[in-house]
Formats: sequence, C-alpha cells, structure tokens
Amino acid sequence: MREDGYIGAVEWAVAGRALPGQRVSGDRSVILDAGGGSVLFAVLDGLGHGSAAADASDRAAQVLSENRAEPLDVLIVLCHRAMSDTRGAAVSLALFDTGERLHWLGVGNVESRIVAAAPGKPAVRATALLTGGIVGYLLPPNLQSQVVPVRPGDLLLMSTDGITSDFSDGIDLAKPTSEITADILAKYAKDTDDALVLAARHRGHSSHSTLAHGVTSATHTVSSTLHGATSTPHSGVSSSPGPTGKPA
Ligand SMILES: [Mn+2]
Repeated sequence: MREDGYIGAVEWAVAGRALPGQRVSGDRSVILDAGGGSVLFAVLDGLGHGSAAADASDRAAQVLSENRAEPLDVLIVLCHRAMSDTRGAAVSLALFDTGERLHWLGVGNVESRIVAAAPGKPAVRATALLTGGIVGYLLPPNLQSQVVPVRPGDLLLMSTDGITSDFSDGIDLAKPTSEITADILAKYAKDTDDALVLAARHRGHSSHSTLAHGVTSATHTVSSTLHGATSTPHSGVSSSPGPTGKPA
C-alpha cells in the first residue's frame, strides 16, 4: 500500500503492507485537513493482525475523521470509547499547526519522531513520549500532548512496531516523502507483523519560512510507563511496550 499527497504546505506519504501471507493489515494511517491550516496525522496499529485488528483501526480512523478539529487528548478518549467492543489499538496522533509547531500524543507502541538536517547526516531531533496502554481497552490516566517546534524541511516519521526502530539512520532528506517511506518499508519491515510508516514535512509558510527556531527543544526519549499499572491487558501483550514490547 502506498499513498502520498499534499495538504496545504504539508507533503506526506505512507507505505505499508500486511504480515506476509495475510491479505488484511491491521495498521492504518489517517491524513486529515483539520481546518484553519492545520493537518492531523494518525498511525494506528490494531492489536494483533488480520481483520479483527483492522476492525479496531477502522473504528479509530472513522472517529478521527468525524472529530478532526478536537484536541488530541479528546480524540484519544473518543477513540477509546468507540473502540470498547474491538480488540483495541495503539494510536499515535501528530498535528502540524499554523505556527510551525507539531503537537503529538501516543498511546501504545507507534513511534513518532522528527528527523532534521544536521552536520554530516540527518539526526533525530525529537521523539514523542509514548504512554503505555491500549486505546479501546486501557488508557493511561493522564493524556497530555507535547509540542515541539518544527522548521521547514523537518521530517515527521510515524511507524508501527512492524518497522524496526533504527530506520532513521540512512534517511536522505532530499528525497520526496514517497521515496523515503518506500525505502523504509523495503529495508526495515519485520517479517513477523503488519508494517506501516508515514512521513510528512512542512514546506513552510511563504511569509514565515525564514524564521529560525532554536535547536534547543527538548529531545524526549521514548518512555513507556503505564503509571503504576502492571497488569497484562489482553493475552500476551506487555503493558510496557518497548522496542520489543508488543508481540506480533
Ligand atoms: Mn504491530
């Protein structure tokens, strides 16, 4: 599966595929014009794989589409309520606003990061703080989105755990996002799970694109605490999703 396009000044692309041997992937992406010049991206990984996982992801995609102007924490709660009779899913949201900021919030093991030009080779400038849990089954008690400044050309990458975590090493930022996502899928998809990667970058607002942001934004490391919960929701699924936290 490959898709790409533009919404306003934001260029995006997605590449994904089902677990080898399966027809249906439980991984989904959602790309929405959220109004007022902002663009909302979501990457969803329905628990497990196959059609039941896809049902969970489809439900979340529908809720996001119907409520796209709501704040990110509200969107997670709305998805959670609507998905209570599904397997549940990992859900990560990222919103480019009109002020060259990115808002992001994730529950479960979908990674989001910003890759930016740096001396030598591109570097990961920020990583979304993920909270453990499963949307539709168990939400962490405090959902709070983070805000990171983005400069024109910075690349947002969101990936399900069917993509190995070290994929950002060899990225060529000069390439279109459609080539970047296709390359990542080809080189870093695991044989044991559905896989999906989304890339997006803000091309800048014409009148503001020369404004420089400091490179001092906090670089958050992925931390997956469930705030005290140590149960193992759903069979075999760790409540502390690390790089290998959630089995296929
Ligand atoms: Mn997965």
